[in-house]
Amino acid sequence: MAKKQAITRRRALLGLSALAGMGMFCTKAGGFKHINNQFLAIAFQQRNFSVRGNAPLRSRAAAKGLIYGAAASYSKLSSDREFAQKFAQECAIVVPEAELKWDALRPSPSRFDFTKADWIAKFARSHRMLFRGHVLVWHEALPKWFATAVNKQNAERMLVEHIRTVAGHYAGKIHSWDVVNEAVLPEDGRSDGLRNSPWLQFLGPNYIDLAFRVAAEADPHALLVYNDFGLDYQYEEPRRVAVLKLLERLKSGGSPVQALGIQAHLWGDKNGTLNLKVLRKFLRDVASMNLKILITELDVTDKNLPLDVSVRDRLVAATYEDYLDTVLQEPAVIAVLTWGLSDRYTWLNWSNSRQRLDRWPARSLPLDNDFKRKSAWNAIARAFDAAPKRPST
Ligand code: 9MR
Repeated sequence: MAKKQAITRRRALLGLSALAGMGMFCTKAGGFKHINNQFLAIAFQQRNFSVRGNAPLRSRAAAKGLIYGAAASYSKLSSDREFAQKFAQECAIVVPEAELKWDALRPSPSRFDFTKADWIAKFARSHRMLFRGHVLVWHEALPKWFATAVNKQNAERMLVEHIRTVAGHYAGKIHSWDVVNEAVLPEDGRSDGLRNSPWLQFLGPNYIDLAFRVAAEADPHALLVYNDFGLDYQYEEPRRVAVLKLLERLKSGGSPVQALGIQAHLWGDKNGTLNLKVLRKFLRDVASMNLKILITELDVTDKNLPLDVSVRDRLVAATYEDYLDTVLQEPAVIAVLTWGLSDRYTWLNWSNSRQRLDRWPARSLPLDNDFKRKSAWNAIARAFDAAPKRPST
């Protein structure tokens, strides 16, 4: 809060306005050169991000047959009453940001600790929210003991036991599971585009199919999702191609994958490289495999945007609106989750690669540091209001 007031004071002192902020774009060409001018013109001249009424995001989404929610952590939801109250007001679904990862659930190879994740599941129930699972199989967030305890000989048993125990624990109570996360990395040089993860090294590429089959057995009701990042910008074509290839392989082999999760960690300065036609086509291709699509971790990194709050907020908001306007045209998109709800608790403030170089806090999420709605909130609300209604299922 102090930092935000300081930003406001500083702006007043320097007499910065939104237009002065635009000047910064021109003079500091090196830093912001990839923000395209046409986009800037639209962001500044035409948009006021006004919305009708005060209805929360969850009901605006619901009016279109969509689900809106966010990621949150036990520590914040359980200790910050105001945050918890705003969260329940805006969100119809919650996904634990960390509490269902291996390192959080498994203090030792033989023990599972569901205390924190169960608390969030109960919070969801008591506020009539859906509960979403992230994540059963990932190469990150593995416990320290993993490196010495898991090997080629026991990896299959460990993977199957983990999925049976965790998906079994929440069976019937979970909206959707990220069964496998981030399995694609074309840079690793494999012809199938798969990441050379520990799971792949131990079990070969079929670990993905195995994970989906075990998850389907453990919880026949949850929607089973393959989740990945880097699917949004034009230059990410190799990642889109590899994900499509993976999904096609899974589907043709009878794997029970049911949806694609698109993380959508966007950048406020990259709208120029967002080719909306290409994105739209990708979504169509996914949907044509009879898969649903969830936007699972949406946020907008403001690392390379000017410090000026009103400029930054408009660019972040415009990024949300452009992206959602496009993806919500695709009827297979059933849910949108932001990766956090308030700037106060965004991972972007701790991320080595996405933190602002000037160390000012990020303004990347729908609510600001004091849980007030800001332009990003308006942009999401406007996109939901404008979205075509989903056919009822
Ligand atoms: O936001 C999460 C951060 O708090 C954790 O430290 C990190 C490692 O567990 O994971 C972050 O969430 C990631 C998500 O699980 C998968 N997609 C990328 C997210 C941001 O890094």
